[in-house]
Amino acid sequence: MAENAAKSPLVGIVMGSDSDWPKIKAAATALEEFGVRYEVHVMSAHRTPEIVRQYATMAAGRGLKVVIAAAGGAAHLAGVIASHTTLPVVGIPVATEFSGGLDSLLSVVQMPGDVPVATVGVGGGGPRNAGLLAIQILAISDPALQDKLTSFKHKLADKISQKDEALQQTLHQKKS
Ligand code: RP5
Repeated sequence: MAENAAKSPLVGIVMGSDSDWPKIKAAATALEEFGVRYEVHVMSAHRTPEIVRQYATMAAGRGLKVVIAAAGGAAHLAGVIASHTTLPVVGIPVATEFSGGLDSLLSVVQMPGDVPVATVGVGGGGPRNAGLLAIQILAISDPALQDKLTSFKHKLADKISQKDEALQQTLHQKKS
């Protein structure tokens, strides 16, 4: 896993608890796939508010370009980070036992005006999309990364075309 967890990370992944990691590590996997350097930390808006403030305040100066923040329940981590930095913040609402994580989703997505958090879905492709969104943000000023994204899109399209072809064959065989 942590092969791109380098000393000069471009993306910071933070989460409210280590219990979040298994649910959100697809974000890091996406960054790995694209060779993007990242770091991962546990910090909590409620349990370690001062550490969160310091991390967010220093993030840009340390060379980070995007922060991905994951939390569950009363999930204020992404919002608090966003309040202390001008970097783009991607929020991952972590699934909980309460309505599948509706509490997390609303806590992350319902930011007041002027303090945006780009919120991805709860579970499913959400955490992976957080990683991909961070990559897309970085790619705006990185042509090599942009090329990788273009090739990624082509492969996606090929995959779906193959699935469609396989389905058509199955349907055709049933008819004959
Ligand atoms: C949140 O509380 C964390 O992000 C986590 O999703 C949830 C539960 O944390 P633990 O009690 O497992 O540490 O702050």
